[in-house]
Amino acid sequence: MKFIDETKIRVFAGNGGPGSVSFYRAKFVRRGPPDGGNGGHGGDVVVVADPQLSTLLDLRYQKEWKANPGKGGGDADRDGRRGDDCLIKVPVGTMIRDSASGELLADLKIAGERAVIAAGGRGGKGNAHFGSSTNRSPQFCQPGEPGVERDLEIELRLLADVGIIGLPNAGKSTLISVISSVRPKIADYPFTTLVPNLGVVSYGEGRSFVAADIPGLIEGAHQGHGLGDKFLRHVLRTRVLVHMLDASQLAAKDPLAQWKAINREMELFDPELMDKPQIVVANKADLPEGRELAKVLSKKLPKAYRPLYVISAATTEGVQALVYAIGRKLDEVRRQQSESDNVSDAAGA
Ligand SMILES: Nc1nc2c(ncn2[C@@H]2O[C@H](COP(=O)(O)OP(=O)(O)OP(=O)(O)O)[C@@H](O)[C@H]2O)c(=O)[nH]1
Ligand SMILES: [Mg+2]
Repeated sequence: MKFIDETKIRVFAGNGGPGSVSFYRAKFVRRGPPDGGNGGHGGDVVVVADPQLSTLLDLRYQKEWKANPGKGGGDADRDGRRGDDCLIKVPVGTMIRDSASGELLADLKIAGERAVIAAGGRGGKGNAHFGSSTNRSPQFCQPGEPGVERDLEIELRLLADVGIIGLPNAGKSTLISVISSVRPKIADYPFTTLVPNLGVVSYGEGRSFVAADIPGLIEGAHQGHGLGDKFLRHVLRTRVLVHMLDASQLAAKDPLAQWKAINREMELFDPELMDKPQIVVANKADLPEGRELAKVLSKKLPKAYRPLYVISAATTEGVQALVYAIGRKLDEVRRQQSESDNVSDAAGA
């Protein structure tokens, strides 16, 4: 269930600041020794792996990243200030290559890991550096060196944060087609989807997650029936489940039956699947029987799984609210994960 997100950016490290030409001056000293300071180092362009991110969406919006130049040297041996670095946050798992040479510059595998991908230029030496017994008053200094400028190819193997599961024909592929740019096959027969489709879904300001539309599950899935347990293994690696039901097909007498059947399959495959946060969705609310049965279902659904999200993937009614609910749930899970990582770091230290 791999999907590659890729983009290109251009980075500019800061130029080094120039050195300075200056001579010590005081009362009764006409021309003292050279005291021109060195220029500051230009800022680096640095990438850092941020566990809060899961896609390269930010880099699609901003194509050019620049670090600041170093300041020039001053008199009285004052060195120029170092230019500020430019920090680019990327998801864990991002690989960065130089476009021209193809060289792998960084492969960030651990949260918090960083790498300098374009080094700032060195500051130039001031004339104080060049004073000697044979040259007591050097009239020159060095310019700063230019910072590295390069085009980069950024690549990320996406893992799905969100798995959309449910019976065949529930409308899972239709949902992913309206919330992301993937265009999977959609048809009114079961098992249209044979392998998961992954799509990047944006929500809120520059936030995004990766959702996967999982092939339909049926009774016996944990034993390999239907498309089998192949994909349940992948569902184990997602953080939030969206359990989709075709509301128009719910049994009026027992509207929970379909939902329970899928949960049972997941539990038999691995009980851990039932520990994942699960957002329950009743789709096809545009159909009159769908709307009616969704109401019945929402009353029967156990409290821990409420609210029920009633949507129509076909008309997109209720879809926006669902996307935000998924985003909020994911933020919550990520927060808990980074807190428990901190706790175990502290315990290990
Ligand atoms: N009326 C109505 N039909 C829908 C809605 N969403 C999906 N459908 C239809 O339901 C059928 C199945 O949709 P898919 O998105 O292919 O369902 P799926 O869950 O991906 O199915 P599998 O890939 O077979 O598991 C298609 O004919 C869709 O057009 C909806 O909100 N309203
Ligand atoms: Mg499908």
